[in-house]
Amino acid sequence: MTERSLVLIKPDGVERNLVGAILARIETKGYRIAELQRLSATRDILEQHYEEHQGKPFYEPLLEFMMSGPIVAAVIEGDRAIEGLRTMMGPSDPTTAPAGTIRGDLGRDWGEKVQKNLVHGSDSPESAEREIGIWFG
Ligand code: IDP
Ligand code: MG
Repeated sequence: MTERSLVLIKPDGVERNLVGAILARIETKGYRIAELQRLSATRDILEQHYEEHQGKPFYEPLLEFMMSGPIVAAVIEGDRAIEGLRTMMGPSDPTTAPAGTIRGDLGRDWGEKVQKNLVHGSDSPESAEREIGIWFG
């Protein structure tokens, strides 16, 4: 069955005018953009989205960062899209994310409490359905 993933281009990606570059990588890979929306995230949406990180030291800085500017939210479809998108994005830390990944090629550390790493991608089919419900209703 074709998978769906919730992809977010975080405020740093929008601020740095990287929306087109990031979506182009996803489309060039062969995945399909099923839904696309530019929005400002509310605290309520972010508390639901980042439920698993509540209480961690980077939780508040993460929410502040995600509310610092507009976000682009997308539903991306394709066979094994969840795994494929996570591979394309690379690991969370943009300093050590391998070259060739979105975070490795386009991201860096900015000396802040939260890692500004341009993108979010769902980490499992269960997370994807939960997150698509949060962002697209
Ligand atoms: P992921 O986005 O690669 O799935 P998660 O562990 O789910 O990473 O963390 C969510 C987001 O929180 C990360 O993308 C990053 O922006 C931030 N983050 C995660 N771990 C840290 C950390 O140790 N320090 C600072 N920020 C972090
Ligand atoms: Mg995660």
